[in-house]
Amino acid sequence: MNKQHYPFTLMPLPYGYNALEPRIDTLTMQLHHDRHLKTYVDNLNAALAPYPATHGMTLAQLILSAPKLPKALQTPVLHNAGGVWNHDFFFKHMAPGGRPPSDALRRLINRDFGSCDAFKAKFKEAALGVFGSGYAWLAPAGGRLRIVTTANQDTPIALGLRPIAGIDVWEHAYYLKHYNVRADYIDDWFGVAAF
Ligand code: MN3
Repeated sequence: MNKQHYPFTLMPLPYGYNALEPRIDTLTMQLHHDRHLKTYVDNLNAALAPYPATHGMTLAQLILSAPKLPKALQTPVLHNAGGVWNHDFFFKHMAPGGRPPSDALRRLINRDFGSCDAFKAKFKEAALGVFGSGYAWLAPAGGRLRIVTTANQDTPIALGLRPIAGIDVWEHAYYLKHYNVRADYIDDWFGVAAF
């Protein structure tokens, strides 16, 4: 999805910082994008700088070939390329007012979860169940839609998945507005999720 390579640049938000109000507050969006995501971009560039052989690689190529990279580079790449990939996806898959699933996707959701409400309940349960920091994703796998969670900045693409939707449940995504109440943040996210 992202053809960029070193030096990576901060993806501009596809909407204004205040565009997801009142679901996601402006200050959270500013800090999340301008500080948290930017830190992953900067740390990724710093890690790759001494390794010119990596400078033509996209985020996905870096993540998928991490086990073959020089040992000292493997963890920084998984953390930071993962952080950039996950956040790019997360920010792109939100929109003011949200974007509901297409008719085709809605049929699959109904087939695999019973109803949209049942899907939401299962997705919320999975997102709440992420211990510590991570993400919950909706992705096709094995001929059906599945809800998958990843820890920290592990990516769905490293699991061979191409997600349709995904929520960041790190505390920085919601703590300013919701404190420790992740459940309320997830409810707000459903109102801006872009499928
Ligand atoms: Mn985040």
